[in-house]
Amino acid sequence: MKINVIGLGYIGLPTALMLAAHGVSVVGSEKDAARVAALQAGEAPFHEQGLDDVFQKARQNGIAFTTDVVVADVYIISVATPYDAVTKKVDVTALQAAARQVLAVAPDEAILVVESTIAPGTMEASVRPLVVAAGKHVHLAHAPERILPGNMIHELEWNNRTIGADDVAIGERVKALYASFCRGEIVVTDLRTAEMTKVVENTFRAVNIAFANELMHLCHESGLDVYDIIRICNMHPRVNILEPGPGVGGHCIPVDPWFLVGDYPTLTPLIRTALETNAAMPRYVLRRIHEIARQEHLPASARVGLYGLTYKEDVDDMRESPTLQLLALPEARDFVVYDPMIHEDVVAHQVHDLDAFLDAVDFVVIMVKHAEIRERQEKLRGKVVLDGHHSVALPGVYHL
Ligand code: SAJ
Repeated sequence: MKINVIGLGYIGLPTALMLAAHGVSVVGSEKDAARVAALQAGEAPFHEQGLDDVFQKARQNGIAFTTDVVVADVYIISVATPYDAVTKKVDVTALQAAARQVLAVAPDEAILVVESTIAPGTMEASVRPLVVAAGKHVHLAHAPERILPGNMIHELEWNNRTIGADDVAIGERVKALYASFCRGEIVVTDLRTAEMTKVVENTFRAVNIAFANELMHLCHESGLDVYDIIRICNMHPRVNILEPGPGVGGHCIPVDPWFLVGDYPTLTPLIRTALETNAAMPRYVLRRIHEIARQEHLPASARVGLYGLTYKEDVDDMRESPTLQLLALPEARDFVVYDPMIHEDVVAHQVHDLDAFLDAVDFVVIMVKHAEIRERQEKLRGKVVLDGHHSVALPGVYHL
């Protein structure tokens, strides 16, 4: 049995490598020729714990990389499915382009699995018509990914999964494929249920984070310590509040819930408010920076430094990062920026060394709680610090 994984990004690549490392015959396809050349040379485009080992095993087992879609028994599409900023609906352009490529070469009875996150109903509305138009007898399945960046390889192996499919027999075949590397429980269901569960999972997290952010605002107003409040509440056996923070980034939590809002605008006031609460955080951070600068009587010439550019700690992924959202505000134009995970220059006033960063600034805003700053927090002594994540334990540090 031959598998063709299409889209070798954060999800497609680890999935292709895991399958190959576990003895499945895999071809990885990616339209970016430079990425394909790097993969052929054994270079991973991003860092993840355990990825190098799996890459090596996959290479030993003969994984191939190409820019073409090839003849295979099962296709796994894992391309980006962003939301349209205006309509808030899922943008299926890349997904449909990949599906068309598959359908041009797929043999009858092949299975087309979509891993990309999609709005409920997308398989029927946007993929099925392509199969019908191609006149092929290709089966459809949806196997939404659930892995957490920063812990991907472990979670690929241990997370439970959901497989939605045209019928149970197809679902079971896809399940057997994923069971080659996944030791979690794999639930087989229908396409729409699988689509919905994935979006609901990320929406639950977005709403919970928004709740934490709202609590933060009201604790700040009333002079209470939100972290202490959440810590104590979470000791209740049925309460689990997430953490407030300077914004919600990544390609999933601030994106996927919009699919529900886009398709059901009148039925999702809570979700919309949660997304807006989270999206307002970078601007709130800016307000706190101004407030604290006044309180500390910092001169207008004082330099503000943002610690962290990635969307969360200890990953090198900057998609939808709260720091980038903050830097997009004109008042943040002159801020100095440093991130130990980002080695190339991506924004203005970026430095590449913690000491140089601390020398250059008077006021440090911790936007990302990378292990580096938690381990080296003593270096922050003497600076004005706004800790966006309750990540350091130094006296006099400000919080959100
Ligand atoms: N964040 C907070 N407070 C928290 C937790 C996170 O402000 O308590 C922020 C982070 O700093 C970050 C953003 O939220 O900016 C998202 O980070 P995350 O760790 O919550 O989530 P992702 O995007 O890395 O991964 C999520 C996961 N989904 C769930 O946990 C339900 C992962 O399992 C999914 O596979 C992934 O989305 C995805 O690809 O859909």
